[in-house]
Amino acid sequence: MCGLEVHHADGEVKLIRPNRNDVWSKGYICPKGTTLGHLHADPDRLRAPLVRNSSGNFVEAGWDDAFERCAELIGKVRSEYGIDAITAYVGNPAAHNYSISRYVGLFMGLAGLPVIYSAGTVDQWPKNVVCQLMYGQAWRIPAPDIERTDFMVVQGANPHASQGSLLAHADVPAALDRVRERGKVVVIDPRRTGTVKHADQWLPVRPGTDALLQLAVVNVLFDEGLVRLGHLGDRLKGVDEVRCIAAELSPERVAGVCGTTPEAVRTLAREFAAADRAAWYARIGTCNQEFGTLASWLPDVICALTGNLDSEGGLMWANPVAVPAAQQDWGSPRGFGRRHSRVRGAPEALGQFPLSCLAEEIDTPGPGQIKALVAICGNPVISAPDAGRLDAALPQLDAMISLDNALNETSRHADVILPGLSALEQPHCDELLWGWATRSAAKWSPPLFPPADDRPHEWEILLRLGATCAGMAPEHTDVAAIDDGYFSNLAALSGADPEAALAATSEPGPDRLYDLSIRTGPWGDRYGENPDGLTLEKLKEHPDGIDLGPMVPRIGEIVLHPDGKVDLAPAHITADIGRLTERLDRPVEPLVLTSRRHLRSNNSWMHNVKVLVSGKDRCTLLIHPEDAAPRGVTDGAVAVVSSSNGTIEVPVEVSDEMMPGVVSLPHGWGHDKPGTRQSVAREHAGVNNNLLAPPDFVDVPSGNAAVNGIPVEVAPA
Ligand SMILES: Nc1nc2c(c(=O)[nH]1)N[C@H]1C(S)=C(S)[C@@H](COP(=O)(O)OP(=O)(O)OC[C@H]3O[C@@H](n4cnc5c(=O)[nH]c(N)nc54)[C@H](O)[C@@H]3O)O[C@H]1N2
Ligand SMILES: Nc1nc2c(c(=O)[nH]1)N[C@H]1C(S)=C(S)[C@@H](COP(=O)(O)OP(=O)(O)OC[C@H]3O[C@@H](n4cnc5c(=O)[nH]c(N)nc54)[C@H](O)[C@@H]3O)O[C@H]1N2
Ligand SMILES: [Mo]
Repeated sequence: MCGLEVHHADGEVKLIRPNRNDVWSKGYICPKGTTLGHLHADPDRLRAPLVRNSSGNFVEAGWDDAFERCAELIGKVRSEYGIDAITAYVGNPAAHNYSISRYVGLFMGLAGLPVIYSAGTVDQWPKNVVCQLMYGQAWRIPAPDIERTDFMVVQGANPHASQGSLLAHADVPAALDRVRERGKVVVIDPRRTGTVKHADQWLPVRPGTDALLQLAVVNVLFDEGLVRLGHLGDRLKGVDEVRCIAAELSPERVAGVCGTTPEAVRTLAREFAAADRAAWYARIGTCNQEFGTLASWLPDVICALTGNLDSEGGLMWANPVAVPAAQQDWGSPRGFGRRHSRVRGAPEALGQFPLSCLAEEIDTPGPGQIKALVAICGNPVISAPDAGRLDAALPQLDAMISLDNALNETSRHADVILPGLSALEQPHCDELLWGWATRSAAKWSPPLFPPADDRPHEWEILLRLGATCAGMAPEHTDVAAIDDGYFSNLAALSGADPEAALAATSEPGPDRLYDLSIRTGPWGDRYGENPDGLTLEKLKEHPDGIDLGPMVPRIGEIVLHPDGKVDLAPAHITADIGRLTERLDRPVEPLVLTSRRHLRSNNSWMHNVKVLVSGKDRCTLLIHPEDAAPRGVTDGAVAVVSSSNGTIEVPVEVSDEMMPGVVSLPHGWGHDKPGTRQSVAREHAGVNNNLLAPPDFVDVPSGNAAVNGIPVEVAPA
C-alpha cells in the first residue's frame, strides 16, 4: 500500500524510492518495496506455462496447450470421481493481488467446489469466526485507531517486522512512538521483539495462554467496577454472560500459567480502563495457537466493556472507498459444521476445512478422496502444518495445477504451472487491505510495463480454470460473456442497474469490478445519481492517492445481526471455555516452539531476491540462556529440534529476548528440495519449521492451526 516512485528505462527498473507525495505512506517504505524490480527481472520467474511431459520433466508450453492439458487432467478426475474429488488451495498473495482476490470467488462459483482450503486457516480464521458471530460478518474486522489512541496493547503481533496485518497503516513502529508520547504501549509476547523498542512495557506470556490473561483482565474490569459500556450500552448483548465466565478467572488464578504476575494483569486492566482512548490489537500469535478463537474474541470484548469499540482511538471499522466483495453484507461466508472432513471428521468453519486436513484428504484412499488440486498463489509445502506429509501427498494426486510465478517447493509437484504477470505488468490496488486501513483512502496504480501479447491476466486464468472444473471445454469458454455475467450479478447485489453499469464500463477484468465498488461505495457517483462522486477514472487522476479522512463510528452499518446488536458471548465461542479452563490444570511443558517473521521476508516467497536474503542467516532457533545451558546447546552451534511430529536441525542463537521455556523459529524456509527453480533461495535454504507442527493441534472453534506453542525438545546436533 506504500507509494513507490519507480525509475525505469528501456523496460528495466533502475531505482525504486519511496514516493514522498503519497497521501497514505508519505515517503515511508519497507525494504521489500524497493525490490519489485528484482522480482520482475528475476530470471527464475516463470514467464510461460510449464507442463510436465511423459518423462516427468517440465517443458514450456503455449497457453492454449497448457489450458488444454488442464482440461484433460481435471476432466478425467471429474468424470471418474465427481466434483467432490477436486479442491483448491488459496494462498496469501490473493490478499494483495486483486486480479486474484476478485476472481477466486468466481472460480469457486463456476467450478462448484464444495470445500476449499486456504492460508486463512493458518492465519486469521479465528478472527473471521469471531467477527461472523459478534457482528454478523466474517470480514468486518475492527482495526486499532492507532493515530488517536492513548493506550495500545499489541498482543501476538510484531509490526516492527511485519508492519500491520489486520491493521493497515504506514510505518506502524513510528505510530507506536507517537502513542507513547500521548500515553502508553504494552507488548504481550513471549519474545522481546523489535516492537518492544517502540513500547513502554513488555509483558511476556506463555504461548497459548493469552485468552486466560485476557479473561483475567475482564475479571478485573467487573471486579473493580471499571466497566463503562458508554455509547454502546443498548447495542451490546451477552454482557452478563461474559461477567459470569470471567468471574472464575481472577489474575491470581491464571497468572502463574500465563507466566506473569497477578499485579501485572491488574495493572494492565486498570490502565486500559483508565485511558481516555485505548485499543487492543491482537494478531497472528493470538490466532495461530491452541485457543485462537478465544484469544481473538476477547480483545473486542475488552474494548466493548471499556467504551473503546467503535469510538475514536479504540477499535474501529474503516470506511473504504470501495468495499471489497468479502466485506459486503452478501459477501460473508457463514455457517459451521455443515460438513465434516472425510478422514478426521473436522467440522467446516465458514466454508473451509482446516488446511491441516489437506494432506490426509489426499493420501487416504476411499470414496471422496481428493484427486485434483488447484493451488492458487500458495506454497503449502512450506506453510502448512505437518508439511512433510503434504509434500509426500501431492505426488499422489491425479491432477495438480499451480497458478504461481515460481517453480518452488509446492508447484514442483504440479502437472501444469500457470504463471501470473509480474506486479509491474498489471494494475495494482490493495483492495482488501483498505478494509482494515486506519484512514479512508484509496490508490490505484497502472501497469508499468506491457505484458507480452499472449499472456493472460490471472483473473482470466482463474475464470478458465473454474470453467474447466465445471466441465466446459476450453475452446467453448467465452471469457467475455462469463465476465459480463459476473459483473452484472455483482452490480445487482451492489444495488446498481446491471445493464446501465455494464454500459458505463468497457474492459472486462478486476478494474471494472473495482470501479463498480467505488461507484456504489460511500463516496461513489452511483452511476450518475451523485455526479460529484468518485469513479475509478477520477481516482486515476490522483496517482498519489486520495485521502478521505480518519475512521468514523459506524457500528449501525457494520452489525448485520437481525437485532442490530453486538453479541459479546456467542455460544459457538463460549462453548470453548471449558477446554481453556482445563488448560489451567495441565502441567506446563518445559519448552514450546513459536514462530516469528523478519522484515526482509514475505512468508516463503521473497527469498529468491538476493538483497533480501543477504547477510546473517535468519533461519535460527532463538533460545533463552537458561534453556540453552542445561541442554548443552551453544550460540552458533547446530541443534536438533524435535516434536511429536518430526525432527529438524537448525543453527542456534542464544538470546534473552526469549522468555524462558519458549523457543522461536521463523516460518517460510526450507528451500533445499530437489526440482525447484529458485537459485538464490536454494543458497539460503534454511529449514521448514512446519515439519514440526502436528496437524491435529488446532484451535477447535475455527479449525485454525496452532503452529505456536508446540512442545519440543532441543539437543545439540
Ligand atoms: N509455522 C508457521 N506457519 C505459518 C505461519 C506462521 O507464522 N508460522 N504463518 C501463516 C500465514 S499468516 C500465512 S498468510 C501462510 C502463507 O502461506 P502461503 O500463502 O501458502 O505461502 P506464501 O509463502 O505466502 O506463498 C505465496 C506463493 O504465491 C506465489 N506468488 C507470489 N506472488 C504471486 C502472484 O502475484 N501471483 C501468483 N499466482 N502467485 C504469486 C509465490 O511464488 C508463492 O508460491 O503461512 C502460514 N504458515
Ligand atoms: N516482513 C514481513 N512482513 C509480513 C509478513 C512476512 O512474512 N514478512 N507476513 C505477512 C502476513 S501473511 C501476516 S499474517 C502478518 C502477520 O503479522 P504479525 O501478526 O505481526 O506477525 P509476526 O511478525 O509473526 O508476529 C507474531 C508475534 O507473535 C508472537 N507469538 C507467538 N506465539 C504467541 C502466543 O501464543 N501468544 C502471544 N501473545 N504471542 C505469540 C511471536 O513471538 C511474534 O512476535 O505479517 C505480514 N507482514
Ligand atoms: Mo498471513
